[in-house]
Amino acid sequence: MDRYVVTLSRFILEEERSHPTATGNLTSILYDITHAAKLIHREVSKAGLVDILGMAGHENVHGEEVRKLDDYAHDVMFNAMDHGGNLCVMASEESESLMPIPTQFPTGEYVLLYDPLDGSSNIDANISIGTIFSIHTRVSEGGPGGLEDCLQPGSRQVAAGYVMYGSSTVLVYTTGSGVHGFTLDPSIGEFLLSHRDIRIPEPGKRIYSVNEGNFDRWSPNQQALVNELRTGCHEEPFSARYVGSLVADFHRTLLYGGLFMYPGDNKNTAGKLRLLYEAAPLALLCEHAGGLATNGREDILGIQPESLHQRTPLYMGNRRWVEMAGEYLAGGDGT
Ligand code: AHM
Ligand code: MG
Repeated sequence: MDRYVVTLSRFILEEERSHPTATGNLTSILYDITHAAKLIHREVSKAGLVDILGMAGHENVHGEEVRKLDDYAHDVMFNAMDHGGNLCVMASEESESLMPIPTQFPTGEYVLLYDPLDGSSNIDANISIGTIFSIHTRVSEGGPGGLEDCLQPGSRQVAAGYVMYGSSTVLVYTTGSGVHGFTLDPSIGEFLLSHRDIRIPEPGKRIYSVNEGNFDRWSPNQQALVNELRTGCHEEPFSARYVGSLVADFHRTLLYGGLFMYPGDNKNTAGKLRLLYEAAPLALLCEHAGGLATNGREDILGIQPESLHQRTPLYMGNRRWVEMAGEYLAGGDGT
């Protein structure tokens, strides 16, 4: 192997060694997530070849149709993570209630929350989709974990990341010391370090990313913000880019800069995205890459969750643009 190539396994191990008190349990969890990501990658990449597309025939807890790949990814993650003895409980966007560790396996000190296949409505069009994960340390004392272990503010995450199944499959994660990206080399089945210490570029590209089809349902302040982005923002107008797949929109924002928004509106006051499975993990990555993530008023990482499937408006990207959005939403004009 090329001596300059750093595999994800080696990188995780070296990160662990740089923390003398590390037990190796978090390392094991990250390895297991990597394994699950490769299995999901394999199914996603052959989605057009096998008869796996189409609806699974039931709705998830959010009242949305579930696709077979969502089910597959949900199960793969659970089965990859349930027996390592490092987790005390899991929660998934695709499961209404908490997912206990099966009683035949030991429990550990960590909690895993995940969105197994975000953006799955894009599968049929070969648009990038992703798996998002969030890891906390338990707050309960021993034995099976409970709701209190899952309902922790994002600031308490010990690690978070995503896997994007796109033109290549990329895994991006942080354990608090930088945000690092790895690209899967399918010929050897290894994630290789491709983006060390990602920082959102400053000033970065002037891109705004939002589903503008919802414009008429937005508050006047949200409408004013988007009008300003389109027409000048005191300087040049922004370009619009919206994939409609959160991981892809976030990945672009991380690498190029800009402002991603999923606002609340008069139909869904908290917007669409989930605090625990989507907003909090991406907010941790965003902030460790030098950006900011808010619900329009307060930092996503400071929000105390009240329920597993709680939704939140989400604004993230370059600090300057997220702060400007907050000023518009508060009725100002960003000056
Ligand atoms: P999902 O979790 O059901 O896949 O939905 C989340 C997705 C995100 O990936 C994306 O940011 C958003 O829905 C797009 O929503 P919309 O189509 O309303 O713009
Ligand atoms: Mg999702």
